Amino acid sequence: MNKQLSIIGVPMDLGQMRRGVDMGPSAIRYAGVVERLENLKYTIEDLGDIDIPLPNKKDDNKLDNLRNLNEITEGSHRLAVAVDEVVEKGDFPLVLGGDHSIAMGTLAGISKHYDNLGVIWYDAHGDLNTGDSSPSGNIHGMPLAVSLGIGHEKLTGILGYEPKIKPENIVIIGARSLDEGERVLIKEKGIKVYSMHEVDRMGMTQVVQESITYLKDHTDGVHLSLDLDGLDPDEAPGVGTPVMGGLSYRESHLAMEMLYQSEMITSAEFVEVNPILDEKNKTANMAVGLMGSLFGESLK
Ligand code: EXY
Ligand code: MN
Ligand code: MN
Ligand code: MN
Repeated sequence: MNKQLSIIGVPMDLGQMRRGVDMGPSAIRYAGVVERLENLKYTIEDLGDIDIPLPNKKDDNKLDNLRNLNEITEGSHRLAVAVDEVVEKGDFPLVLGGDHSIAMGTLAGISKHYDNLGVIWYDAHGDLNTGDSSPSGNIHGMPLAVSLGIGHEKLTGILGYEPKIKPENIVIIGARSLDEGERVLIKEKGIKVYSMHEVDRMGMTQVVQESITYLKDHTDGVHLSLDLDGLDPDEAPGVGTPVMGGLSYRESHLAMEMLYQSEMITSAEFVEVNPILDEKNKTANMAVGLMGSLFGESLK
């Protein structure tokens, strides 16, 4: 694992409608992310937070069923530029959200440095909607589609190139809430999905082992995009779109340990932590616990 980490906070809440997820980066810092990773002998530069525009109060803010399109485009662009610089200087980018729409900017900044960037999308949702298929108009339900080059051109064109990722380089883990349009896209593009059904049947060990084997074959770097709503809301209540029947902390901890041991993760983001909906910062603490496992904490 790259021992030089750069942390970027993204106080983004424009991709959905619950207040408070913009405080996610503060909550994760408060939960001790820097100290936890410094203990593992990483050198950490905390670059602070990206400046996110205010929501557009005018009635054109739901253009084409894309709420806050222009403001999110601008915020994503700023994030992409910052992430690009981190990768350019050779650091590992660790991005703290913020709602999941930030993944569009993160991936834009990272993927230009790779020929075949892999992505592990750890989430209850597919985030594969477009303005046409979205039931909500919330852009946090769209970043994976956008990164595939599917969606509004303002979003797919962040940093002036597209697509950011190829369908065969994606693995989704933990899915249990997919809209009809998302299911069609998954089939059409042949995206690998380990839904909760597969996790239940195969166990997390086999799911992660297969994901590693699958991605190792044909990628030159792997980004982990971990949405805290992938976990069960009983254990991680501080998220805006909870779905029951999720991954446990134990399963997630195991997944992170296996990913550490695979030595394939080259960037990561932890998103959707909403301290206003949380219980005593439980979800931010969980995010930091999972980062500990991802970056190599062990008992020996
Ligand atoms: N699929 C639903 C929608 O598009 O509105 C819910 C999306 C929630 C997305 C969260 C962040 O992962
Ligand atoms: Mn998500
Ligand atoms: Mn989600
Ligand atoms: Mn363990």
